[in-house]
Amino acid sequence: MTRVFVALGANLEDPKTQLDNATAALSALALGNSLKVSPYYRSAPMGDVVQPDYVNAVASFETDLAPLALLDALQQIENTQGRVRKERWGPRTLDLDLLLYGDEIIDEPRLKVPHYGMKERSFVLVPLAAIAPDLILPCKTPLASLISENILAELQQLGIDH
Ligand code: PH2
Ligand code: MG
Ligand code: MG
Repeated sequence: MTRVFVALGANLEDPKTQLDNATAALSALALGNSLKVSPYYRSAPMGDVVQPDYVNAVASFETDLAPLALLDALQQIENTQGRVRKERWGPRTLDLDLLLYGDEIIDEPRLKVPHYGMKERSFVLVPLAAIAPDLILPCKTPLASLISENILAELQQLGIDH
């Protein structure tokens, strides 16, 4: 049995409802009543594509599924909710990204865990902290340090040269 963390994101076709439906589908994957879901956060789109704001959240649950079987199950939920794969980082009805699979580091063609972008994305780190404030990543970095580093980096970008 392994505790896993999944990032949820949506910015098309009533994103809040997409997250509600995804959460219901994840609860069917979760062992017992192990599912935790963070509050939902609105966030500006990251990347260069012009697209609507996102609603983001993080869910966590215990599972007996192996990593690739879990990935299949997550993609199945994305497909059920009308995910169409077009441009990279383009708008989507539902994105489910496997962030963490216990303490494991996975490096396979289909699956890299921890998720490659999670350490720099406030829309992942903040909801993650809402359900797991004391989390330490497999690389031994505490989640709280990543959040302070991100806040500092974001504040520095607000600076104006003079
Ligand atoms: N996901 C992306 C691209 N950009 N921006 C926000 N705010 N939230 C996301 O979940 C997101 C994004 C590709 O997965
Ligand atoms: Mg994805
Ligand atoms: Mg994503």
